[in-house]
Amino acid sequence: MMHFKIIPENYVNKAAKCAQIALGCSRAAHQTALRGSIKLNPQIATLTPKVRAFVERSAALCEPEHVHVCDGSDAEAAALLQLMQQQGTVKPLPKYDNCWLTRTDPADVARVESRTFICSEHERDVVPIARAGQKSALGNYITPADYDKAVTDRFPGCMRGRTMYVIPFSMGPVGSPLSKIGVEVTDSPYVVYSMRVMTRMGNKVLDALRKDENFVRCLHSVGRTSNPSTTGWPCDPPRTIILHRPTDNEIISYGSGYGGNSLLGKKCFALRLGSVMARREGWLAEHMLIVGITDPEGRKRYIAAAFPSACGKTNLAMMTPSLPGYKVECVGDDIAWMKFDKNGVLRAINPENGFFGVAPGTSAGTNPVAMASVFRNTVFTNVAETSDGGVWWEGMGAAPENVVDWKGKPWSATAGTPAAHPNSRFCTPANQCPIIDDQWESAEGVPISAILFGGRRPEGVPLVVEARDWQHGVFMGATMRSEATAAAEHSGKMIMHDPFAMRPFFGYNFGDYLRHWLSMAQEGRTMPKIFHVNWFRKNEQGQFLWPGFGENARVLEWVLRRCAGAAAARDAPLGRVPAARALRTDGLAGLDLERLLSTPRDFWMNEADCIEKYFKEEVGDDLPNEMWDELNKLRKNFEQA
Ligand code: OXD
Ligand code: MN
Repeated sequence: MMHFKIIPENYVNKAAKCAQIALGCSRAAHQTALRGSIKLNPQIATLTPKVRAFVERSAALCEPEHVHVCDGSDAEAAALLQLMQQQGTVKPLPKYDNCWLTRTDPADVARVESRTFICSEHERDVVPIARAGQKSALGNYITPADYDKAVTDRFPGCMRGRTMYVIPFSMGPVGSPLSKIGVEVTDSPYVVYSMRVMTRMGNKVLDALRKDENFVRCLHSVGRTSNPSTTGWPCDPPRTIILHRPTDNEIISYGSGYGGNSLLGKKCFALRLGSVMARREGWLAEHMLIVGITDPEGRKRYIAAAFPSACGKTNLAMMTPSLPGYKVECVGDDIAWMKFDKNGVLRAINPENGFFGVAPGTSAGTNPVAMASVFRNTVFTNVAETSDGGVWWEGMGAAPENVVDWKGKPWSATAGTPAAHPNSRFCTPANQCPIIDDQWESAEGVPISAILFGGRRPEGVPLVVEARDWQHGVFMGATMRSEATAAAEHSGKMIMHDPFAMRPFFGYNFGDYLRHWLSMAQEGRTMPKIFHVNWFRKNEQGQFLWPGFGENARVLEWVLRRCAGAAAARDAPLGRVPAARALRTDGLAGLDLERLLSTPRDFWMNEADCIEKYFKEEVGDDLPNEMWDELNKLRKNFEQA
């Protein structure tokens, strides 16, 4: 086994531990805090001064036993796996090649939106004025004083007896002008291993930092609980907190080892801080997949699509199109960073390096490409285990004999509880995807022709509708709603507002976010067309009206022909829908297309009332007038229809 290089335990001045909480404090201040105490380790000495200062301050605060700077090597990954096996955090899945199973504490299974906060001097920077001093559905504000207190209450000494890992990582291909760098310190080997899959990390990033010292500081600890978990998964659910301070490029997360709570490059950096950076620098950081679609004539175009968590983004990103001659290639399944280039073309990169996909529902039928991707070099979290050393989850196919559920207990189909947790995940390198796009790591990004918004809407919302213009498209994004899913702590099947699929991920005031989107439409730019799609409409018997999955290619085909000015559309009160026979439905028996494209008046008048209430209650005076104009148009169109 490779030995981690360590910094000796006594290199920090323990007496100084509580003195410096703000990780962004001045170099002079932290030197005072550490005076006379640092035994320089050669590894630390190679860090750039800013990274080194951050590492030293974090160590002074958290008091780890060792500090290890990750190089990203295979040997390091192997050592982490060995350590996690010893600690009981992962076990091998001998049925596959280098695959591992993790079971988390049952109290640490999803993102915790209610404990996720954004800090700024002024509340209105973070949440719209309508919710000042109250709970907002569009983000949680925390004052600088409460932020500091949350850190002081939790972090001092929280890594005692553990190793603090330093993960230098890049969101986006190292060196791309669209990429950004972060440094996460964490006491979780699971986080290190997962960050190695989900981001580009290690020495190449340290090299890049030598050219440009700017990075996002990410501090993570699984925390210490007074009630030690029996599952071997350290966490501190009652005190979990996820903090962001965009003005300082800082993320601090305590108490959870799970997904978006702990892999800080993903939601915290790429979306929450990313959206703030994007506004400042004139680009877009969005909760969107990116796919390339090649038609039978060989024309290739890219689409970006925003759907709320667990609404099939990974399935669409890896779709096997049912239409002959079409090819879909995947650039990313969750996040898009997009910027107009000097020629006015919107270019997108996937800032991630892997897929952290929801496992249940993934099968050879629904997503054969994912199934071909995930059985190598993958960490599975909270799925069920089979007796032959494999995995199983609901929706994968018939349940095998002798299944052990996600809590490690024998399970049978009559158990009445799911074998895999509904938010169980695979964490897989993106380059293993057999249809990964050859441009997926392009430094300049891929050109985006169309943007889709969508959600799970069992009623009233048509299969596809095209926005009349950019402003109308922004309204479509702003008024997205969807059934709640298991990706966060919500329960039940309620229809929630989830504008731009970003509700849990806005880094700043949603009203300003809308203004930023509106400001994208500029002279000399080729604006992508915007569409709203809904694969999830049901009939009275609760059956889906649209087959979905590979058949969604038919909708994409119409979308792309619209972009090329080639497909027919008719005006409907909501926007433009496919004209008769414009959507290819050949070979789809029993399809009620009329119903799928219908926009029932009563439903939409009620929807307009819900939107108005939401805008008033959640956004108030921060809502751009353009959105009220669009709501008025929507009502007028239905009144006149
Ligand atoms: C995710 C999510 O994990 O959106 O991607 O919850
Ligand atoms: Mn997501």
